[in-house]
Amino acid sequence: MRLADADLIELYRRMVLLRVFDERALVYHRQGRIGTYAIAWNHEAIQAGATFALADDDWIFPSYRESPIGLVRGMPPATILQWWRGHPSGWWNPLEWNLASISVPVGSHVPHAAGLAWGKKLKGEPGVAMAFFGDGATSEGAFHEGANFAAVMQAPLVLVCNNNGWAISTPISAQTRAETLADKAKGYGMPGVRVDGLDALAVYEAAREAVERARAGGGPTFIEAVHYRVAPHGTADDPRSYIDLERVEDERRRECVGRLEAELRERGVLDDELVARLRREAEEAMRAGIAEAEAEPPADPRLVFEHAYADPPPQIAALLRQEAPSG
Ligand SMILES: Cc1ncc(C[n+]2csc(CCOP(=O)(O)OP(=O)(O)O)c2C)c(N)n1
Ligand SMILES: [Mg+2]
Repeated sequence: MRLADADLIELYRRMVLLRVFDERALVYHRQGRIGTYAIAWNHEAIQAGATFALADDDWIFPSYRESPIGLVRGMPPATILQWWRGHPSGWWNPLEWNLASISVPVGSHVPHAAGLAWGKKLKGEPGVAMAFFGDGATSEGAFHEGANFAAVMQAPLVLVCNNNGWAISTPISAQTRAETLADKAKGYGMPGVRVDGLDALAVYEAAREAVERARAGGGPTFIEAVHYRVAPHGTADDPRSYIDLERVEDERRRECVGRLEAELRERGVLDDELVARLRREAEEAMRAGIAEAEAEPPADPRLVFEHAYADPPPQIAALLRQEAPSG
C-alpha cells in the first residue's frame, strides 16, 4: 500500500528522531552524563518502519537495542535518558504508552509479548503486540517458548527479529545451521518473511501485512529484518578484534536514514529545508531532554533496596532506617 506524502514525512521524521537520539546519547555517554548505552545506529529503519504499522492501542515490547522506541509515540527523550542514567524517572508505566519496559535479558520479553497478545484475544480487546529482539535471541529458550505459544494460541503477535549478524562477538553462523532465521517460522506454523533491514518502507510493508493478519485472527508472524551491525554492540564493546571492518565501511555508506531521505527527495516529498528543520527539531528535543534529565534531583539510593526485599536482612534494614543523604 502506498503511503501518502504526509505519512512518508512522518516516517522519516521518526527515523531522524531515533538517529539523533542515538548520536547524542553516545556523546552524552562519552561525557559521563549517561551510563552504558546500547548503540542503535542504523537500526532506525527497523524500529520506525515496523512500529509505523501499529495503532496506539497496540503494544510494543522492546529490547535494549530499541531503548529509544518510545520516541515514535511521543515519549520525552528525558525519560529514556533517565533510564540510561539509572534514575527512577526513567521507569514509565507501560499502560501509559502501551510500551513494555526495556528487556535487557535476551529474549525474555518474547513470552511476555505472547502472553499479552493472547490475553487481548481472550478478552476480545483490540490490539496486537509487537516484540523486538535480535538474531542472538532466536537461540534462547524464551524465544522458542514465546513463538510456539503464540502460534498454538493464534495470538495477535508480530515478532520482529533485528538480524544484525552479531550477538556481541558471536556471529550468526555460530547461532544456527538454518539457512535463514525466517525459516524457523515454519517450525512454529506461522508465516516467516525476510526483509532488507535498511529499507524502512519494506519493513513497514512486512509489518503492515503481519499486523493486519494478527488483527484478523490469523495469529503471529515472524519478520526477519536483515542488515549488518556497523557500530559496536554497546559503549563497552570494541568490535575491531572480531568484526569485518571493510564490510562495516561499506554498510555505513548504505545507512538507512540517508537511504529513505534520498528516496523521498527523488519523489519530491523532501527538500533541503524540511530535512534541515527535522534534524534541528530532533537536536533541540535532545538538548532539552538532557537538560531536563540533569535538572532532576538524584535518586535516593535506598530505592535500590526498597523493592528488593520483603524482609530486608538486618544490616540493610539498618541502612534503610538512616536519614536520606542530603544533596
Ligand atoms: C539471557 C541473557 N543472556 C546473555 C546476556 C548477555 N548479552 C547481552 S546482549 C547479548 C547479545 C544479544 O544479541 P542479539 O540477540 O543478536 O541482539 P543485538 O544485541 O545484536 O541487537 C548478550 C549475549 C543477556 N543480556 N541476557
Ligand atoms: Mg544481533
